[in-house]
Amino acid sequence: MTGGVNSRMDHANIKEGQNPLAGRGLVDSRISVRLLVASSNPGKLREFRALSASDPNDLAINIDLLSGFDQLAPFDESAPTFAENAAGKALYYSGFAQEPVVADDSGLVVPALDGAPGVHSARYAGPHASDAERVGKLLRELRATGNGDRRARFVCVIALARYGQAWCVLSAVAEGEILDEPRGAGGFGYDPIFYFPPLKKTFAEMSGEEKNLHSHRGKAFRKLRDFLLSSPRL
Ligand code: ITT
Repeated sequence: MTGGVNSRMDHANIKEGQNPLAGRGLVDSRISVRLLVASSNPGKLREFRALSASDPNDLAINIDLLSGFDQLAPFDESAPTFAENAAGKALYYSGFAQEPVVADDSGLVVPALDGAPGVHSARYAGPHASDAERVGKLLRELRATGNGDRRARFVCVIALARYGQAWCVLSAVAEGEILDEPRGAGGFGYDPIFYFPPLKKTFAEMSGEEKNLHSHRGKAFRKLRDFLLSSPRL
């Protein structure tokens, strides 16, 4: 969905010399773009902020939470795919903002559970459940299958929209395995049971930098950065 949408990039949001770091002489030649994240999940926001701060390229992405997000009627995320939910969220919330809005729909796909929790990852153990309750339910369900297949995949779809028009929808995955018990105190959500074989750690045992390097969200974010960098307006 990236083709043909670059022309919608509005130069008003991409300002040379307006990067807050520029005054410190750190990134004076960089071009900045401000993106508003529409999310109720502090873990996602924290990761987007870290990802944008560590960007080594010529583009400085400044991340802020969409102002007044908590007061808006929530978007109904009932579509069967991550892409539809991410695009729907970005389009809906872009109606409340003057600047480009980023939405992330993500979750954990477990083949032995027929893809659950999948798009229902946030509400898997009920609307008000804690991360620990979601993790507990997943471990119980997986044990109950008696299936030795522990494969799991984190999926992240990021959508960018402005004034009700979609600019891009980008996705990425991280492949791993579900452990029998949680390990680690970092990250959020299902991170303590998601083991990443190349680093021999769960996502919750990794540093923020390590998770962002290997995670579904980190990879999707770098695609977003590449999309922005390829804009003829930049
Ligand atoms: P918003 O829709 O407001 O952004 P949300 O938490 O409801 O927040 P989703 O509908 O995309 O977001 O659900 C994603 C769920 O998947 C999230 O609540 C976690 O339980 C899980 N999840 C996604 N990314 C994760 C990650 O990096 N680590 C651990 N769990 C993750």
